[in-house]
Amino acid sequence: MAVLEILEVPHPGLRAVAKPVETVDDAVRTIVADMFDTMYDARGIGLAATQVGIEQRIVVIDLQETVGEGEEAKTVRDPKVYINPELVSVSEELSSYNEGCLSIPEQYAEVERPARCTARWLDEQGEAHEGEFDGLLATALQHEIDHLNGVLFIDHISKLKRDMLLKKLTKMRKAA
Ligand code: GNR
Ligand code: NI
Repeated sequence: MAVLEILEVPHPGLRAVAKPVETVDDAVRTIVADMFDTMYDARGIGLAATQVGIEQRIVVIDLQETVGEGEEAKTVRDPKVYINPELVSVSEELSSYNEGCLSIPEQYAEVERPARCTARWLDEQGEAHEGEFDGLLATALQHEIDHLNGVLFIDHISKLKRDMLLKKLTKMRKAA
């Protein structure tokens, strides 16, 4: 169990373009395990290696479904690993989601992205997969692939909204 430090804006490491993983070996699997520990600890639904200062194309996602209601409600983990993820195609149709990011704490903004996408990736055994994504998983995967390219969700909103959000973040940090 290793909870890693999450880089926050304006750390320059968040702008790095990550390198493809050449071999999916035990060292990569250790990074994946540490990324899950870090993501669950921070209560995020996804994490890119870039966010923990590792410049390799590794993403973990867990949308954690809630099963049952009220007293019986339970969150069920659904961990997913994407190594060297690539978008093969994206839908013309867009969808908007109120996005947040562990590297931009407690700030949210509506971001428009393709509603559906097809992606290719390697799993923890190094096996290749291709699949179609929609809903929150499509949004999260695109958000994480952006991180691997040094892109943040605030790059997709207007300068006015971005400046407001970053100002709020500065204020929040000063208050803390
Ligand atoms: O925890 C997260 N929630 C989220 C909500 C909407 C769209 C994307 C995300 S990903 C984010 C965790 C994170 O920063 N991943 O890079
Ligand atoms: Ni993020």
